[in-house]
Amino acid sequence: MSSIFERYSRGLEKTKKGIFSAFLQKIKGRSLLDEAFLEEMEDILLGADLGVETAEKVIRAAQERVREGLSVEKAFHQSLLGSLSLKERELSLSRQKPAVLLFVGVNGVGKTTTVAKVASFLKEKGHKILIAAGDTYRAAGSVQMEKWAERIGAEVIAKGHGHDPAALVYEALDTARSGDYDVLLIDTAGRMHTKKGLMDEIAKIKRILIKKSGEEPAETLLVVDATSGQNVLQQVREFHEALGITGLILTKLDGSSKGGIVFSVESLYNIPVKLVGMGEGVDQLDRFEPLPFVEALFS
Ligand SMILES: Nc1nc2c(ncn2[C@@H]2O[C@H](COP(=O)(O)OP(=O)(O)OP(=O)(O)O)[C@@H](O)[C@H]2O)c(=O)[nH]1
Ligand SMILES: [Mg+2]
Repeated sequence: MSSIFERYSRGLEKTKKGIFSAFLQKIKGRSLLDEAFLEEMEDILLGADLGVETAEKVIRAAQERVREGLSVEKAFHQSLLGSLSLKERELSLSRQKPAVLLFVGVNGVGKTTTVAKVASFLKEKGHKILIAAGDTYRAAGSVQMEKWAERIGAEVIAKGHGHDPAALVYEALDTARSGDYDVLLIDTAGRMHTKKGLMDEIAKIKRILIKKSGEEPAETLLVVDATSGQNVLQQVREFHEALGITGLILTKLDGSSKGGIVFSVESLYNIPVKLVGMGEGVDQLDRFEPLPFVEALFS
């Protein structure tokens, strides 16, 4: 089993080869920050998908640390790390059974794959899990979830294409309760954050869950695709407003040169990145840990 640092290093290869390598080359061995250099740094950090606010914050913090006597490289290392504030990143499972994990996001970001990954991980930890194949919108949606469930040996509630997803979720919650399941993972159809009808539908599903179980889902997880860069910020905003997101899952880091999005995505609504996907395999999901992540970027 490789260490999390090694897995991040591999997962971040594209990000490191991209604009981040220019950044590292520029700051290595440097001890002074002048205006022209700072502007150059800001351009590079923007190109690495940090976003204006975060890039400025990181640069200001780095400046401060250089003034205190740190090398430019160490200063940026610390300021990037510092931009990822201390947050609870552990998936929270409620005390009440079942703990409900609701997965949402735009089309094709990796929701179904991630549900399978998380289910497999929790199952290995000894939890009794049930999956609700809530994507009844696409004809192949629930079939894909069923196939995953079979591969990982998990139980799944699936209905055909066109079935009301709210009714399916309702039924799944009943089954999870009567069958004494520890965790209910709910896959949902991909939806554009700009389509009001679809956003209303997912908000309704969450309301039904709350009404029926008497509590908020243990987690409402927004799955976002790291290759989308700054578009992700819009998705976070809209989904958070409609649903109240408790954690972010950043997928496809392995295929993305925009790993820098991690630094800006959290700051928007102060929502923690909890998990990162770095491959299509069922075990290619990791917790997000700031220190090894930043170290892998600098390695
Ligand atoms: N490289 C890589 N590919 C991933 C990762 N996560 C998911 N994928 C791939 O992304 C594609 C879409 O994944 P799905 O899980 O079907 O995405 P989805 O969000 O459920 O899609 P819709 O239900 O259509 O909205 C698949 O080919 C997955 O194998 C990841 O972390 N890395
Ligand atoms: Mg899906």
